Amino acid sequence: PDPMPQLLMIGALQPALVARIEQRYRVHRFWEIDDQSAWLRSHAQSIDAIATSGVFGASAELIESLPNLKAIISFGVGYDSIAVDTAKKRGIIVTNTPGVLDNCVADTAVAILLALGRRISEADRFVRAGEWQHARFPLAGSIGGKVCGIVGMGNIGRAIAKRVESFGMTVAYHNRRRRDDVDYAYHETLEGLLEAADYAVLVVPGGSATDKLIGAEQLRALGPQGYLVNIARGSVVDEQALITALQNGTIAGAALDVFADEPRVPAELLALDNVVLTPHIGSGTHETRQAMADLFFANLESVFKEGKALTAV
Ligand code: 8YV
Repeated sequence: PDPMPQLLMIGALQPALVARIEQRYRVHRFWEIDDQSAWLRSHAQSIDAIATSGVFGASAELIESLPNLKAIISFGVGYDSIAVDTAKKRGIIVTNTPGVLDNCVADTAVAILLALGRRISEADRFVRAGEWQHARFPLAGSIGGKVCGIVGMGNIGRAIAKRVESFGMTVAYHNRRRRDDVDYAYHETLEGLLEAADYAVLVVPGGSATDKLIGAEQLRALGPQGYLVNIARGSVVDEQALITALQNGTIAGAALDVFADEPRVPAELLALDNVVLTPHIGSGTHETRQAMADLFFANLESVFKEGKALTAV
């Protein structure tokens, strides 16, 4: 038998990371297999671990089809696409890559918040279209003095809070429970926070607990002067309700790094000027992706050498 542990890789991870993994593990590229059910019928027994990402996930059906699965090693902090309950019931270890991307994701959140509030993307389009020659660009609202409402005050939320404070914003937050290590204004209800906020920044995990947390009613609470920033998961927002709210002026604008059905972005959003759209680049720097790859690999090694995770979900 092959002495190397066998990994089922769900989608293409970074080439350098895959090369590193392949020195010690036998990698099966699931996405390249035409008839996956047939392949599983003959290989399921031999798979020791799943290698995946927040984007690729791991379904309950797949996990259940692998009788000797010991671990699911994932690239990314979010694990809403992984059937964690199914895995835990069988004692399968699940790891993610928390911590190493907090500052990077916070930078992205602040970058798109500023781009939205100060109309930077619009201004760029204005210059490129040659409009400056015959018109003045409309004024924007100031950032300083505005209330930044953070929905989900975890480590990324705190990193965002720290940054926007330096712009003179007032930070308020909603979280399942009040944190005693921050003194920002706490709102027990989401709607209360949204009413108080000029900018609402979504930093909650995805998954069933936050599915369409932001719908028509919440957008009304944010109001016609309010801006929505989402660097969490597309599933957190009812995208159709958001489109309607943007079209009707129920809210002032939105900056979105994540979408309900990536990489599909609704044409209605593309047609709007008061939105900033980025392609899920929250953690997208060389340094951060390297740190995530290192933590992914360290988890994989720890699971197979020590029998335990470094960062289990
Ligand atoms: C993606 C992310 O996972 O960490 C997360 O939860 O959303 C991102 O970092 C990354 O793009 C991996 O594919």
